[in-house]
Amino acid sequence: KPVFNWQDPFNLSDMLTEEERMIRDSAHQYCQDQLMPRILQANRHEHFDRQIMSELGELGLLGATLPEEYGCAGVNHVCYGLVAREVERVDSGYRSAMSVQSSLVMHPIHAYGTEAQRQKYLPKLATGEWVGCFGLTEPDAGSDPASMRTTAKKVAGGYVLNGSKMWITNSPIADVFVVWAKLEGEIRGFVLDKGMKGLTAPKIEGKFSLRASITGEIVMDQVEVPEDALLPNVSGLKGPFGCLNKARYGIGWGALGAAEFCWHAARQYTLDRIQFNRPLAATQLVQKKLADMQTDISLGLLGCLQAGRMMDAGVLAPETISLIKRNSCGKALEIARIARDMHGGNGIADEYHVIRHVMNLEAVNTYEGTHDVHALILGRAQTGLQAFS
Ligand code: TGC
Ligand code: FAD
Repeated sequence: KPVFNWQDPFNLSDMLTEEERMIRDSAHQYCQDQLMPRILQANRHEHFDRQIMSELGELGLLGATLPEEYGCAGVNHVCYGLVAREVERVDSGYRSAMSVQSSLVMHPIHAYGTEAQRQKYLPKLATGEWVGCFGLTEPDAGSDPASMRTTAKKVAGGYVLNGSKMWITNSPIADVFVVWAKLEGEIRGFVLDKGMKGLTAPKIEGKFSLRASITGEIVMDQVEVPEDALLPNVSGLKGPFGCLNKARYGIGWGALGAAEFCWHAARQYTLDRIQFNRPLAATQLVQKKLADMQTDISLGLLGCLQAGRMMDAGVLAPETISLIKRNSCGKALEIARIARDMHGGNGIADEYHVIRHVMNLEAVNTYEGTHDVHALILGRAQTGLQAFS
C-alpha cells in the first residue's frame, strides 16, 4: 500500500516546484541555525535583535515577491508563504518583523507610490538597512479603522499630520513610517521619515505576547511633510486593506508553522515521557490529540497552498484570505494550548518553547483582523448582511 508520511500526509512537498522547495529549505536552515538559538533570551528579556533585519535582507527574504529591479528576490507568493511558515516555526514575532516590512511597508510603496518613492525606499528596505512600520490602528480605532482620527491637512508645499497610532510593530526602531490619515475626510497613505519634527514612536512595554518583536505607538504632533510624502495612487480603505491582504495571507501560512512546532514537540515529549510504566504517547487520549493536530495542520496547509496559487494567478478574493487567516490562527492557538497541556508542568517553562507560542498566537489571532472580525467578513460574504454595526 502507499506509504503514509505522518508529517506530510498529502505530500504537500511534492506539489511544490524545485525552486519553491529550495527556498523553503534554505529558509528552514537559516531559521533553525540562526534564529532558534536566539529566541529564548530574546523572548525572556523582551528584546528584538535589529541585526535580524539585515540577515533577512541578505537572504532576500524582505519584500521577496517584489521585482528584482528594486533589489528584491522576485519570487512568487507560495515562496513567501513557505518562508513565513519557517520563520514562525521559530517565533511569530520574527515573522511579524518580516511580514510588516514586506507586505505592509514595501508593498504599498511599490503598489501605490511613484517611481521616485520606489527608488528611494525599496532597495534600502530590501537589504534591511532601513526598517519600516505601518500605522493604521489607533487607540480608538482598531477593528474599525474607518473611524480613525489622524488627519492630514494640505498646506503650501505639503501636508501637516496630527494624530496617534497604537500597537505598531517595529515603530520604535523604524526609519520609514507608512501612515494612514484622513485628508479632507478621505483615507490616504503617507510615507514619513524618522527624525521629522513632531514625529515620535514610544515603545509599548510589558507585552506578554510577541516579546521578541518590538511594538510601539506613533505620535504625530504637527508633522510637516513634503508633497512627495503622499502615496498618490490609492485613496480610501482599500489602500490599507490591499496591504493587509498580503500580510494576512502570509499569517495563514505562518501560524501553521508555529502549530507544527507545537505538534511535533508534543509528539516527541509524549513519546519520551513515561508515566504509569508506559510512554504517554501510548494512551488513547494523547493519540487522539495528536491526530487532531495532524489533521488540522495538514488540511490547513493545503488551503494555504491553494490560496497562494490563486494569489499568484491574481484570482484570490480577500474573503478567502480571511478564511485562511482565521482558520490558521484559531487552529494554531488551540493546538498550542493543547500541546502546552500535554507537556504537563514542563509546558510552562520557556525552554520547551510551547508556552511562548501559546502567548504569541494570542496576538496573532487578534492582529490583522481578529478571529471574530474575519468571521463577520465571511458571514457578510455569504448572507449579504453586514453584522459589524
Ligand atoms: P468595507 O465597507 O468593508 O470596505 C471599505 C472599502 O475597502 C474595500 N475593501 C477591501 N479592498 C481590498 N482588500 C480588502 N480586503 C478589502 N476589504 C474592504 C471595500 O471594497 C471598500 O472599497 P470602496 O472603494 O467601496 O470604498 O469597510 P468597513 O469599514 O465596513 O470594514 C469593516 C472590516 C471589519 C471588514 C474592516 O474594517 C476590517 O478588516 N477590520 C480589521 C482591521 C485590521 O485588520 N487591522 C489591521 C491593522 S495592521 C496590523 O494588525 C498589523 S500586525 C502585523 C504584524 O505584526 O505581523
Ligand atoms: P477592538 O477592535 O477594540 O476589539 C476588541 C474585541 O471586540 C475583539 O474581540 C473583537 O473581535 C471584538 N469586536 C470588534 N468589533 C466587533 C463587532 N462589530 N462585532 C463583534 N465583535 C467585535 N496595527 C497596525 O496598524 N499596525 C501594526 O503594525 C500592528 N501591530 C500589532 C502588533 C501587536 C502585538 C498587536 C497586539 C496589535 C497590532 N496592531 C497593529 C493592531 C491590531 O491590528 C489590532 O489590535 C486589531 O485590529 C484589533 O483592534 P483592537 O485591539 O482595537 O480591538
